[in-house]
Amino acid sequence: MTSPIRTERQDNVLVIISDNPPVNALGQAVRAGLASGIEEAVGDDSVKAVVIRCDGRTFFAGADITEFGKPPQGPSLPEALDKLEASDKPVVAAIHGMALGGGCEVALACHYRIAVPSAKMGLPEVKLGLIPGAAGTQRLPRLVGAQAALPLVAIGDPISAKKAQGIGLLDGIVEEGKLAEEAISFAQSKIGQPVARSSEGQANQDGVKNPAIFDDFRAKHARKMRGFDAPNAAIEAVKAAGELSYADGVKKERELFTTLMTGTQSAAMRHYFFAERAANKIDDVPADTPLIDIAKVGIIGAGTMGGGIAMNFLSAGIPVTILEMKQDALDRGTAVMRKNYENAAKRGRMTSEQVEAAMGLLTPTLEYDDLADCDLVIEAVYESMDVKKQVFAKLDEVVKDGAILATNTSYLNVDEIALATKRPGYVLGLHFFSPANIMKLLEIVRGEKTRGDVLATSMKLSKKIGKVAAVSGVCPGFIGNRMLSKRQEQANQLIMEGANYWDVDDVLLEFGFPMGPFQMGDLAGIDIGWHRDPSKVTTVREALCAVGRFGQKAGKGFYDYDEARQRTPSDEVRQIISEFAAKEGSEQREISKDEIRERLLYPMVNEGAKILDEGMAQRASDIDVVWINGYGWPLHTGGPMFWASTVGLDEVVAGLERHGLEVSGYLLQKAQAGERFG
Ligand code: T1G
Repeated sequence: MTSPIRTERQDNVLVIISDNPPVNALGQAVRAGLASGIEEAVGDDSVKAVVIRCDGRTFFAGADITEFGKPPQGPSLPEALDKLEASDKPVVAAIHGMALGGGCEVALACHYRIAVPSAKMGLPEVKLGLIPGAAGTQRLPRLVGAQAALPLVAIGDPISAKKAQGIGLLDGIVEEGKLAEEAISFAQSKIGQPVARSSEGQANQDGVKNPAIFDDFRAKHARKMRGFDAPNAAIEAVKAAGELSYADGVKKERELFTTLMTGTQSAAMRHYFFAERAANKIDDVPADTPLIDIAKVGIIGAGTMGGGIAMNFLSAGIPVTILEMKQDALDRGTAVMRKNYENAAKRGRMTSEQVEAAMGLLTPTLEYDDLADCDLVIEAVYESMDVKKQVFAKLDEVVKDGAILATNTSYLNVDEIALATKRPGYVLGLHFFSPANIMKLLEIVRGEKTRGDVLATSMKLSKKIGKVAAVSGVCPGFIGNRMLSKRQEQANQLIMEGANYWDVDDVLLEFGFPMGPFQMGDLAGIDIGWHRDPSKVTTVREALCAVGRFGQKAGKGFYDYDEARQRTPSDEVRQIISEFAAKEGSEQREISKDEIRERLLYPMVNEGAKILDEGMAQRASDIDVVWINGYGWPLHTGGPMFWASTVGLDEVVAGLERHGLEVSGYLLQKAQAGERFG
C-alpha cells in the first residue's frame, strides 16, 4: 500500500506532503511517513530546511479517532514529533483548512508555523473527553502562555489564523493559493539561524506569576464543566506546563490523557462524534441521490417558530418569503426577527452588514401566490390538524410542482397531513426546536410516501443551515418528545407520591441536564394553555395558576424567585401538592434520589427501545443525537441509549421492574442477550 506521505525537493528544502483524505487524520501510515520524512531530511546534508504540508482540504485534523481503543501501532505521534522538533534544520508547518488536535501538535513541534487567512487552529480533544496527548498541553503554554492556552485546551474551540497569529501561535499569514511557495521562502529565510523550539519557550511563566488564572478560568466555566472530567484535566496539564520541567510535564500529560482515554466519558464522546455523522445517512436512500435545488424557501406563520425557522435560512443566505394572515402579525414577526439579529450583532456574533444582508433576503407577504416559486415551504401554524390540512391543500394548489412541502408539527401525524395534497411524496416533517434559530436539533420526519430525494435534500439542507438532523418515523412525539413524555409522566407521578419537586429537578441537574422539568415549567411559563379560570382546578399546574404562580415571569411558580432569579422551594407549593395527593388518595413517602433518577431515565430508555423496535429511528445512536442536541442530555454520557449500555441493560430492566414500570420486549431481549445499544 503506498504511503499517504511523500517528499519532494525544492532547491535545498525537503517538502513532506500528506495525502490522506478526507481530513489527513494522523493514522499509523501518516505517522510512519512523517517520521521517515524527518529522518530523510536530517540525514541528507543537502537538505537545509523542511516544510510540512497537506494535500486536500485541510492540514492534519487530528489523530485518527478510528484507531482509538485498538492496540497502538508505532511510531506514536509523540515519538514522531520529538524527532521533528529535535532537528537542527528549520521545520515549517504550512497550514490550510483546520490544524486540529494532533494536527495542531504537529504544527507546535515544527519550529515555525505559517497559514492562509482562512485556516483555523485548535485542540478539540476535550470535545472527545480527552486532552491533547502529543505534548500539546506542554508546548502550547510555553509558546503562547498559560492564559492564552487555557481556552484552546480546556474548551476546545478552534481559533482563526488571525487570532492564532495574535497570540503567537502563527509566525505568518500568507495569501490564499500561495501557501506552498511562501512556505519554501519562509523556510529558506530561517536557514542558518538557531531553530525556535516551542518546548524551550518561557511564555508559560505567566501562570506561575499569576496562579489565580487557573481558578478564575474554572469559575468562569463551572457550568459547562460540571461533571465533565476532561476540562479539569486540561487545566491541570496547562498548570503543570508552568510548574514542571518539559519532560515531567509530558509525563503528567500522558498520565492525565491515559486516564481519560480509558474512561467512559471519552468513550461516550467518541461514540457521539461518529453518531452525529452516522445520523446523516438515510439507510435506504443512496448517498448519490440527486438533490432538489433549494434556491427559495417559503415559511407560513411569522410567530416564534416561523420567525426562528426563517432566520436559519436567511443566515445561510437563502431568500425567504414569509406569509401571515394579518398585516399586524406579519409586521410583529418580522420586527422580532430583526430584533434577534440586532441582539446577535450587539453580542458581536454578527456584523450590522450581516444583519442587513439577512433581512434583505426576507420578503413578507399576505398572499399565498407569492409562495408559488418556492422550492421548499415550511408551515409553522397553530398545532391543529384541521388548520394544517387546510394549509397543505392550499399549498398543493399554489406551489410549483417538485417543491417540498414540510410541516413543523411537533407531534401530529405527517401522513395524514400529506393526504391533504396530491403530492404526498413531497411532504415530510421538519421539526425544529424552540428557539428555532438557536437549537441545533432538527427531526426530519419521514412520511410513508416521502421520496428519497426529498429526504436527501432535507438532510443536506440541515447541514447548510447549521442543524444536526436525525430521521424519525411518524409516531406521536416522533423521537424526542415521545421519550420526554415518559420522563414527564414519572416526574408528575413522583411528586404525587411524596418526592420533593426540587429533588426531581436536582437529580437531572446533577446528572448534567441544564435544568429539571419544574424549573423548565417556571421558565416557559406555568400558565401556557391555562384556561384562566381560577375556580377550575383539576391539576397541580391549574392550582399554581389559580394563586398567580405563573413561573419566573411572575417571580413565583413551582419556586419563589429573587431579583437574580435564584430559585427557592415554596412551602405554599409543597402544601398544594400534598393536598392534591391526598385528594387523589396517593400515599406520600420519602423517595430517594436514586429512585428518582431511575424512574426519570429508565422509562426513556425503554421508550427508545420501542422506537427502535418499531423502526421509528434508524439506529440507537440517532436517539442519542436527538437527546444531546434537542434536550441537553449531557454529551459526556453519550446520550440515553449509549448511557443505558454503560449502566447495563440488565440493570435498566431490573430498575424498571423494581419500580413496576413497563419493560419493552426489545429491551428485555437485548438485556437477556447481554447486548448493548449501537
Ligand atoms: N479521525 C478519523 N476520522 C475523522 C476525523 C479524525 N480525527 N475527523 C474527521 N473524520 C472523518 C469523519 O468521521 C467523516 O467520515 C469524514 O472524516 C469527514 O468528516 C493526539 C488524541 C475536521 C472539522 O477532534 O472536527 O488528535 O462520515 O463529516 O464537517 O492529541 O471532521 O465521511 O465516513 O466531520 O468538513 C482531534 C475531528 C482528534 C477533529 C471536518 N481532532 N474532526 O468537518 O467533515 S484527537 C478532532 C472534525 C487527537 C491528539 C489527540 C471534523 C472536521 P465519514 P466531517 P467536516
